[in-house]
Amino acid sequence: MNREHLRYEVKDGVGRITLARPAVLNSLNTAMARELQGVLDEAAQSAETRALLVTGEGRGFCAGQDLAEVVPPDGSKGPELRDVIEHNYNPIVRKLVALEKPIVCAVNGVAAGAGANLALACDVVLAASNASFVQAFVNIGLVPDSGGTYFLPRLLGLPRAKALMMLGEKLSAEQALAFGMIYAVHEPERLLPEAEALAARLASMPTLALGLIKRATNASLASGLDAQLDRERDLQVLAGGSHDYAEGVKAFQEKRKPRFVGR
Ligand code: T3D
Repeated sequence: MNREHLRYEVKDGVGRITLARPAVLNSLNTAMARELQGVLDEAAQSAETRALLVTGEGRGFCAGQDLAEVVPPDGSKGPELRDVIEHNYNPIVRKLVALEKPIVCAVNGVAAGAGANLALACDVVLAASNASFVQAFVNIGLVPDSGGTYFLPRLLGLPRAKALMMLGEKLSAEQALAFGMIYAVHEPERLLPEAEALAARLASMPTLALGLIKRATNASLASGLDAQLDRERDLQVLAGGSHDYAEGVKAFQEKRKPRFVGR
C-alpha cells in the first residue's frame, strides 16, 4: 500500500510505524490518520508481527491535529470536528488499545494534543530526555480528546490530570516519568536503540500471553475485583492451552531458554 505520511516496516517480528510529516511536527491530517488505521489493521492481521514500535521523524513526535486542515488558512471550510474525532482519532485509539500485541511508543520530541494521547494509548511509553507532553487542546479552546480524559485521570490521579488538561502546559519527559505517565526516559541518541531492543524483546516473548495481559488490564479499568478474578481465570485457561505455556514449562524443567512462538 502506498503511504504518504508515515512509514511502516516489519522486521524480525516488530512492525515499526514512523510518523513522517516532520515539517509540521508530524501533526495528523485525515490522510495520515487513515494510513495509521490501515497499518494497525495490517499489524492485527499479521501473524508475523508480534510487537509494534511507534515513533516520529524529526524533532517532534506528533503535534496532534493538523490545524491547517481543520481551519484552512485560505478561509475555506475544513472538515467538521465531529467527523475528525469520529473517523480519525477514535478509531486509532480503539485500535491501539484493542490490538492484542505489545506496542512500544518512542516519544522522540514534543507530543501535543491528540499526539500526546495517542502515545498514552500505547503499552510501554519511552521518551527522549528532550521530549515533552502538552495537553494543548485548551490553548486553542478545545477539550482533550483521543482518550485524554480517560487515560490521564487513571494514570495520574485527578489533581494532576485536571491541572495538565486545564493549564495546557508543557510537561517535560522527566516530569512525565515522575508522574508515572510514562515508563522510562533515555538520552535522545539512546531512545531508538532502547525502544528497538525493547520491542524486539517483547516480540520474542509469549506474545499470546502479552495480548491477554493487555485484554485483562484494559478490562480491569472498568471492572470490580470479582469480575476481574473471573476474567483472570478465563484468560489463564486460554494461556494455559498455548504452545508457549507448554514450551515455557518444558524449558524451565530442562534448564534452557524457552523458544516462544506467540501461539
Ligand atoms: O478537528 C479538530 O481540531 C479536533 C481534533 C483535535 C485533536 C488535537 O490534537 S487538537 C490540538 C492540536 N495541536 C495543537 O494545538 C498543537 C499546536 N502546536 C503547538 O502548540 C506547538 O507547535 C508545539 C508546542 C507542539 C511545538 O512548539 P515548537 O515551538 O517546538 O514548534 P513550532 O514552531 O510551533 O512548530 C514547528 C512547525 O510545525 C511550525 O510550522 P512553520 O512555522 O515552521 O512553518 C508550526 O506551524 C507547525 N505545527 C506545529 N503544530 C502544528 C503545526 N502545524 C499544523 N498543525 C499543528 N498541530
